Amino acid sequence: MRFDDRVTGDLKRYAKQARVIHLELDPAEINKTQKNHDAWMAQFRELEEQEKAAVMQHDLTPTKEGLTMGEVINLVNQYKADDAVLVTDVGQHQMIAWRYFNYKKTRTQVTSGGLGTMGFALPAALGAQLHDYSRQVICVVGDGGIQMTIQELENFIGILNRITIIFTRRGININALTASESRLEGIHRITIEVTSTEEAVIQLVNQIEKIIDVIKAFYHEDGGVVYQEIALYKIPVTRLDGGLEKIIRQHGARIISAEPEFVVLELTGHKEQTQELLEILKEYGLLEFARSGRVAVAKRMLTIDSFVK
Ligand SMILES: Cc1ncc(C[n+]2csc(CCOP(=O)(O)OP(=O)(O)O)c2C)c(N)n1
Repeated sequence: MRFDDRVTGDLKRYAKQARVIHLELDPAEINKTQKNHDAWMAQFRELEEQEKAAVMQHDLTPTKEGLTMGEVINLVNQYKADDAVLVTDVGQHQMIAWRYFNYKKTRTQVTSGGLGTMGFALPAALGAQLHDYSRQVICVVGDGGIQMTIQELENFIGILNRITIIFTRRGININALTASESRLEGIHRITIEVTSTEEAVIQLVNQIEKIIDVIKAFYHEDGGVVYQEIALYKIPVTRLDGGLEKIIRQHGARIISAEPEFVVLELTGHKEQTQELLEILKEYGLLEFARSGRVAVAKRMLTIDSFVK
């Protein structure tokens, strides 16, 4: 509470029986109406020394085996950036983290405050990171609180699930799907190949864009993208003869691994090319075959940057 004279009124009559602890952010307010903080401060300093000896000493330099919570936060202090943001959940770790975290800057703490809801920290930390990718965000949670929202860590898989549901509901088959990082940190790209009508694909794109984590969904026909697929073929080494070598050369494939019992060939190209080689290699005792989805970049000059602030 602020001890403004508008609050206290006549000081001679204000809370005469009370002993007051005045915590204040504004130095100008100290000693303005409530006096005699010096005695309090002296007592606090004495108690602080007692706390250091009785509590902090044991937390930070324990004699027992194993890490204490205080030691963990102390280690964090050694590596953290000065403007790192500390997000805590609710519980014992919260008290310890606040006690030992080496705050160097203001606006570096996120807490659920009086609401005290376990499960707060992880989504709050993700939110803090989304707000500013350049800042280090440190999330401290107890083993109880982490159980409540740990599924947030599956965010990326979550997206794939939600996308798959959109396709399943419409009965549209996904021919191939590739996911990778994009040029922008923290943003992933997913390329999905489907065979369907233009109208259905436009509807799919609109639905996918409604997923909260999706920044933008683009739709391209074959001619609108430059793409490649990679195919791997495993052949028994006993079948490697002059004829097969000629086929490998003709198709522009290459041997990427030679083991005592088999060789692995690799061919990158469009599906027709990798498929053609597949049909030929079936005659050579093909042991295994795997083909990736499309790795594609759009021909249009419009990029994701214009959709990211
Ligand atoms: C949703 C919710 N349920 C219950 C509580 C009551 N509560 C406060 S702290 C706590 C224990 C937290 O344990 P843990 O997450 O392991 O952290 P620790 O105290 O061990 O650091 C409980 C049950 C709460 N604050 N919020």
